[in-house]
Amino acid sequence: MKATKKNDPELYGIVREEYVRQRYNIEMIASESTAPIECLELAGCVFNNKTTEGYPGKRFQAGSQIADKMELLAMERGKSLYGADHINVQPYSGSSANYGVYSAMMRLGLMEPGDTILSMSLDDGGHLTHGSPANFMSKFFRFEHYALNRESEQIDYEGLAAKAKAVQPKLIIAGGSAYPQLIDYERIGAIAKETGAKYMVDMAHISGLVAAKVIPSPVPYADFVTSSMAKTLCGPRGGFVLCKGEYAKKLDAGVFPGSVSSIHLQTMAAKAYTFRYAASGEFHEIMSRVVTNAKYLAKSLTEKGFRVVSGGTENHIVLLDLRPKGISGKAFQDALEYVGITVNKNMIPGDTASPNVTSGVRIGLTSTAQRGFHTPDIEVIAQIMDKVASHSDDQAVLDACKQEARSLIEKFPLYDAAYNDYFE
Ligand code: DSN
Repeated sequence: MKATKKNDPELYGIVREEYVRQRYNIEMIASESTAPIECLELAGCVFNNKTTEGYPGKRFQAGSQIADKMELLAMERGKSLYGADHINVQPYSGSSANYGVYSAMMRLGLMEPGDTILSMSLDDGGHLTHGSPANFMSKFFRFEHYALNRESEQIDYEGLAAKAKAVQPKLIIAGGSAYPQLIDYERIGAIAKETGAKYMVDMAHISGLVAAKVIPSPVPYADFVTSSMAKTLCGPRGGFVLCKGEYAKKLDAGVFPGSVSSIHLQTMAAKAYTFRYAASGEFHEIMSRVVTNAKYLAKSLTEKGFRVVSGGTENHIVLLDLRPKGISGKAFQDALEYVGITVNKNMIPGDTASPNVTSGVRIGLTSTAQRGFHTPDIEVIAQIMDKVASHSDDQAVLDACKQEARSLIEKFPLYDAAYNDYFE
């Protein structure tokens, strides 16, 4: 950051402030992670200066031969990581990857505006791009939603099959942003086949856990698998789509020129690095610990009187129903932020509270595992959360918790000290 520090000290100061915030806060937003320093370097590298559209060997701009080499490397690494027939590494984000699939479905002649897509609703843990009325895609397609079983708070597969039969979707989507359980990909794939629908899995939240093989992969069952890069995959901002070989050409056309234009080559380079790192033993150990820590937190908070939605977790997410503690999601989020633990308020299944207040919070265990937290450290967090929930109006308790959280996080640097000069 030396040039920015010298030439734009005001902006440098803001970036530095964010670095310090991340360094001394316990980051538990489920869609976040800490990108390796290599990703930060690559995402700011000279590929930023190159405008390239199209695909390797078929570019619209001259001077793209080195970009070709890099894109092919990213593709090879991504395909091998997930055992997929084909990958497209051009989407700008997970949302853009989803739009790429909708666009490819139209190029395949399999879906037209006005057709039906069946997905999990945002309130049950889905995603904005899966048909939330607030997302513009809902103006082009008719989104229908399958529900969770209200008791188990897990996908009601029989209900899903019945709904698919009733609404005859062209596309069925699995995956979401606040679903702590495993998904039976094979079963939903069978329902899609019976209905004559194509099948897309949005694995954005869990793509790191899938890459490390600590949870099952949707790749063998789905026609299309989309993801972002910066959640459990711990990479740069950006997205990708995997698909069966038979859809490769149309998927590529659906992404470019269907839904993106100039490639973010610098981010693509960071994607290539991420796919390589995600195949390493070190990454596997971290992802295993993400799940161990999440299960531990769910159990410890349950013992302390919290209600964990769906009774526990199988991935990196713990979704808490705070009603037994008599505090709203917003109030708990704000009190935790004061003490130095960052989580987000979240709707819980069947929530009757306003989306700005909510009855729950969503907690993610990725960043803490990356920084070296083991279960004894997670127990300290659980104890702080318990004290904060019970004494959110007691300034002395909050201040003591703040001190405790700070002492904990000080033991776990954000980046290896060897790279400190990067932030100077
Ligand atoms: N949906 C947002 C989240 O899960 O936090 C990010 O895509």
